[in-house]
Amino acid sequence: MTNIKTVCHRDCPDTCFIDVEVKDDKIVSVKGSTANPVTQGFLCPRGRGDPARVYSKDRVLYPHIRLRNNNGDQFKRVSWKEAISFIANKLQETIQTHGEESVLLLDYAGNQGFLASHYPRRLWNALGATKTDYALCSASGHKGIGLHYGLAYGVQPEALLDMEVIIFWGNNAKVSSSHMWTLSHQARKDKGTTIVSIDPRNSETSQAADMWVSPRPGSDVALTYGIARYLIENNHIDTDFIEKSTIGFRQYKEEVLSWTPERLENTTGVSWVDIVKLGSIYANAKHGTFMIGLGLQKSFHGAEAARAVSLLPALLGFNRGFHYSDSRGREIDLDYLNGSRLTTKNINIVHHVSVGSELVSGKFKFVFVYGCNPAVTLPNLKDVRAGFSKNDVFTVVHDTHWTETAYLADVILPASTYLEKDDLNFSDHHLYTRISNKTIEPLGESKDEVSLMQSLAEELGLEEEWLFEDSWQVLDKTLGSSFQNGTLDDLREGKELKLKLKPMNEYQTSSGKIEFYSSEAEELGFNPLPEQLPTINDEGWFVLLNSSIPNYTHSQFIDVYGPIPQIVWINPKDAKRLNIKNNDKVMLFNNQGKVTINAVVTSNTISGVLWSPRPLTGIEGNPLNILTDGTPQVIGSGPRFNSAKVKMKSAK
Ligand SMILES: Nc1nc2c(c(=O)[nH]1)N[C@H]1C(S)=C(S)[C@@H](COP(=O)(O)OP(=O)(O)OC[C@H]3O[C@@H](n4cnc5c(=O)[nH]c(N)nc54)[C@H](O)[C@@H]3O)O[C@H]1N2
Ligand SMILES: Nc1nc2c(c(=O)[nH]1)N[C@H]1C(S)=C(S)[C@@H](COP(=O)(O)OP(=O)(O)OC[C@H]3O[C@@H](n4cnc5c(=O)[nH]c(N)nc54)[C@H](O)[C@@H]3O)O[C@H]1N2
Ligand code: SF4
Ligand SMILES: [Mo]
Repeated sequence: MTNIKTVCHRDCPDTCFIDVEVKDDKIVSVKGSTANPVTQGFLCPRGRGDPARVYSKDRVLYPHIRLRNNNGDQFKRVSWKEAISFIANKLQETIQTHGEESVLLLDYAGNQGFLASHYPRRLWNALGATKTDYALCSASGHKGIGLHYGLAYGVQPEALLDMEVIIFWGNNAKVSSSHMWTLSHQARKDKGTTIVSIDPRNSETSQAADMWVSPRPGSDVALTYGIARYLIENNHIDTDFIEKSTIGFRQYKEEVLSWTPERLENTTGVSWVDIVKLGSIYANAKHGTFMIGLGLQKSFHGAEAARAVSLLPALLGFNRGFHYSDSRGREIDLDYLNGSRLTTKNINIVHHVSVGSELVSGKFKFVFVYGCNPAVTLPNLKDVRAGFSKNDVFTVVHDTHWTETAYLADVILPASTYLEKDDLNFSDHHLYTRISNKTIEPLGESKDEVSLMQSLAEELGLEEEWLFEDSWQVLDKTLGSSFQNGTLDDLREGKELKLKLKPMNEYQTSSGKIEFYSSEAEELGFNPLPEQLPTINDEGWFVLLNSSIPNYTHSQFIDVYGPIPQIVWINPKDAKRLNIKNNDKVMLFNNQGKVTINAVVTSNTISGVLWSPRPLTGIEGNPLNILTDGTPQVIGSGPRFNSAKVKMKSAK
């Protein structure tokens, strides 16, 4: 038996250290490593389920091409040589006939590794292919918070242990980031920390918190103004800090005071009494933090909510007293890694959330997909699927598993999983890092992303040397000054290192201060102050929230844990009005489509708000995302998943 050290590469902020036991090139067990003080030696059900996913019956093990014939399409196994030459010919033909911008690279964080995810983009940058703005997940929050702070990094996980108050805001950490939750829970046990969850539904985190506050979806900016009102009126603010480290407080205060208790209650649905309680819990903490969720910013005006929450700590004199994601507070030369700094081509960029309508418009003739399952996870899914199904769109999918997108492709290429290749992957939350070692040989004929991109580059006859640069040399240049206590070579020798993080009291704004009144927002034509825009409040319509549950990473792990539960939560008052009982089959619908699922009547969600696990597929086979909208947010171009407007009726 050999023990091999690696790191989890899933699209998850925790990035656990994992120890893998291997015998005869087979994974025998995985367990969390205690070498990482944040991930603390335990894995979530996805980490624990990874060996089953590696050996799943749904693995893609060989290259396949689609055969179109009268009896319906079939997939034929081919050799790598055949597949690569087929793809290269098609790519050359497409570029000659339609231009390089008619090629779309559609990739995401199915494997977050630098080599599996970023380095292969070099090929597409060299070709001049169109890419997305990668704004499907966290970009709007980054932009929103960035308007006031420059970059959105903040409180470190270990600091949670010293907090007196931890406020999860649109963040279901107990499920989505279980190690952050565990540290918070430990702080409560050790020093009586108060935990609050602000979420329209009683999420797992809300249920385990000391206080659950349930604003209407999208009313969070107002709620922050309510808390600020309490803090200002009761002289809890740190005037020295505000004077020294911020600008624009006068305009901010003016806006805050326009939010009377009555206006606050009408907008948020939260009573002034509860707002005062929340404000006083926060005001009395010597150390307190907001945990700003990604769920909070995936709505119509999600960026507004994230920026509004991020300003509250500045009132009390906390430097960056929030946590969102630290990914942009590091020193990593991503533009070198992905080649966007090396190419001479002008790269066309489309909105990630609008890929459906872009595909349908006929702009793209060749799509290369890796590390994502867009036929399930993108909004406006009807268009996404129609786009992939067009006869004049040639699609290549490189994935570890037969996904819904793979079944729509012309060529399917087998990818090795993160347990079958060497790489490096940093957490969005903590600074601890070690090499991700390959634990077993790739199954079947599966290949890693770097060797695939280099085979394609070779077949295409490309001569740019930077396409063939040795992976570890590339990483050395990318990460030259990333570590506090060593180098990439040390990591490769098996050491565990810590990353550098930019200073907490440095603000990358034009004034160099925290800008309550954002000069960048003003320049870009956004409101310089966080703005409470109208919430969805239309008679007869519900807001459908959707977020993850423990066993699944987006569309992954259905092969291990079975289908994502086909359920929707509805408040008893709404259920009564619609004459819907617990377990009834119901149809959710809007002008984009319908999805049939089972109702769960529960006071765990407020009236007017539904919740479903994402990204489920309904009883009739329709996926949840046919109901969501592919229009980008104004700030940061992010998604609006949590602003899906639907009606419900009985489907008995
Ligand atoms: N309704 C709704 N939809 C949402 C969201 C929501 O809140 N609501 N959230 C959105 C968010 S936040 C995100 S991040 C996206 C995620 O969207 P996706 O990135 O599409 O999510 P996954 O389904 O995890 O797809 C990842 C794919 O990568 C593959 N993969 C895993 N490892 C490797 C590897 O090493 N190599 C290769 N080549 N492939 C690999 C997996 O098999 C899987 O098919 O979904 C978005 N979709
Ligand atoms: N198990 C599991 N964990 C995951 C993932 C996974 O697929 N599975 N995916 C990872 C990824 S890519 C991401 S992006 C993160 C996301 O993880 P989180 O940041 O926790 O975000 P979500 O789980 O999308 O939503 C969190 C909460 O926001 C609430 N919410 C929705 N709209 C609003 C609103 O307007 N106001 C307020 N106050 N709350 C609102 C929802 O009800 C939900 O309970 O999870 C990561 N962790
Ligand atoms: S998915 Fe996240 S919590 Fe689960 S094992 Fe991987 S890094 Fe850890
Ligand atoms: Mo995400």
